[in-house]
Amino acid sequence: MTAQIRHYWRVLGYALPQWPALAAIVGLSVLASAVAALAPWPLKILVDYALGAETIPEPLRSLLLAHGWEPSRFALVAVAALASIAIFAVYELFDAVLTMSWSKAGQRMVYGLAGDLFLRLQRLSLLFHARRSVGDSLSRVTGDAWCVYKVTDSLLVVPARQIMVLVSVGALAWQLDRGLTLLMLAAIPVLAASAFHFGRLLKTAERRERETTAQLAAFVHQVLGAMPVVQAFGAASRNRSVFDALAAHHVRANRTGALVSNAYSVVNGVAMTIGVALVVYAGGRQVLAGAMTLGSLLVFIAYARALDKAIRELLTTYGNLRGAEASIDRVLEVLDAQEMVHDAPDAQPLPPRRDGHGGHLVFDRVTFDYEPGHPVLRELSLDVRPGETMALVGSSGAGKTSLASLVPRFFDPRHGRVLLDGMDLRAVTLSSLRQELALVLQDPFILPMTVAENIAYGKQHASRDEVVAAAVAANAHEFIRVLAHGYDTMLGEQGANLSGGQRQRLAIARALLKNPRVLILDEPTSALDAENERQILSALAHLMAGRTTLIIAHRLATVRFADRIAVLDRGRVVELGTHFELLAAGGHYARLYALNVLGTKSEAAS
Ligand code: DCP
Ligand code: MG
Repeated sequence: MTAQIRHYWRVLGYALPQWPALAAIVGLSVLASAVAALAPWPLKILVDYALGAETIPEPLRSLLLAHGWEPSRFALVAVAALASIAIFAVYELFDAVLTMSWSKAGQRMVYGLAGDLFLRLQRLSLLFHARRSVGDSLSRVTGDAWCVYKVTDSLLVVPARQIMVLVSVGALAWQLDRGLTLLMLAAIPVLAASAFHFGRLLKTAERRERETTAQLAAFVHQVLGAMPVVQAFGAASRNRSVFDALAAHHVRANRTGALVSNAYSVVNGVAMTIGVALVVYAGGRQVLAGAMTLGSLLVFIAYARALDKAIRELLTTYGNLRGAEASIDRVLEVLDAQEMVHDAPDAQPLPPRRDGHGGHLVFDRVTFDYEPGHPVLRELSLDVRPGETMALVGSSGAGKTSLASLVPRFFDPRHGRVLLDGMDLRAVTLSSLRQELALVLQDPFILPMTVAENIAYGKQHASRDEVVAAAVAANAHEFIRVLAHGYDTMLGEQGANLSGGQRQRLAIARALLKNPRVLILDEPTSALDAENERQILSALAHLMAGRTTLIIAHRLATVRFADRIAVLDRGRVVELGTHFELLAAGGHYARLYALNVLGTKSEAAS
């Protein structure tokens, strides 16, 4: 329970910046509930003083007489009518202002939390994302972030208002008749028990609902992101049935939730109705016995209903709060996720490079695993000299991509160190490290923005001339020039309107513009034909000049011109040398090369 309260507090932290609006909302609520407490009084004026035989109570009566006004019965009827209109108008005015300011302040706090979640998700390690679907993360940002609204509403806004109603109406009722007031409150223990019982059920039901929504979103996202496979394999109708099954889950979860909250409100309704019925019965007998005026009984019954309404609102709110806990848990899971890679408290910026040279990259007895006990890199050491192009080759699964991922610190090694220009990567700030790196991957990430914006992604304020120069050096200028709007052409999601080779050249231009100290190329040419490969290799030659480069490739034609080649096998460097040295050694590389050449020949023959 205390853990839950701590969770509420943390979420309420996002409501805090909106405190002026919240203070105004609470103030208005208090006023509105005071006005609401006056609502039944015109009825008493009508029944007791205008229609009945009661005389106006003393201080008021002499006050009116002092001003020379002896109200007639007709005047009192008119007063009753006008008073009810006035009370209604003032109440509705408060209510409208309240609703408006609350929806504005509420949305602001939701976006505050959603923005934080979004930022957090972008900083969390790739391993976190590997374990969760994009759709699930998406629904946390867009759906679960609403918990801050629900919690503030349930803990602050609704209670402020309804508790004021309870206090003001309760006090006035107590003034009118103590016995009846106690009778009316007899339902409270029953209500407390029901809230306790249903609260847990409501939370479980809400969690199922949130999870099934997230599953549905994740599935749709996954399918929409894999259109070519989906269409090529004719999976549309199969996906439809998976969708239907997931939707059925969601409907079921929703129905359970609706059932539980219905049962909750029925139990509360029955308890409250019995309370009100007791008041009607006991009060009616008092009027018959002459112990109470008819007007007072009517006011009292109106109060009983107002109390009934206030208590039910509080109970519903309690249910909503328990339901919101499911979202709170999902939000806090992201906020509390360990950033596996983060700046050390005493992290230094990477010292500036000397005379434009590439960095000196050293892997020092590095051991790394994704799952404890299954090392992917074992005590691997490799020294990449400044400006050197080092190729990594080896069979699939040997650990090439994993080794390269240690350089931008997507992951940190389990044992050993990675050093850039003599500094352990864990001792430098992430931002200064990543500033000095560029990656070109097999499947380049192209964002749905213009060509120029894509190229300038790593250097936001680059001038158009710089962008064009980078594109020229990357052999991309020619194809960009003939696009519909040149550099201002909007690219589709994942660069849908470009060919694979064009996307790759765009990625190379992006890396060139960033002018990094260290360059990482993971299979940059594997998806390309010979002509494209030639163009890309010449673009890469520009890119690699004067920089330290790690290039991973299966096509050995791509790696022949590297200064040295490291052959990886099961997480170890098994051979290291130039192309000719390794061929002469007649080992692993020589075998790979023979296979590769054979493969290329048979490709050419067919
Ligand atoms: N691995 C993993 N979890 C990940 C990525 C990889 O468990 N998120 C495992 C799968 C492999 C091993 O790590 O057994 C090495 O994977 P790499 O991606 O480093 O292998 P390569 O890049 O050498 O292979 P390929 O040539 O196929 O790209
Ligand atoms: Mg790889």
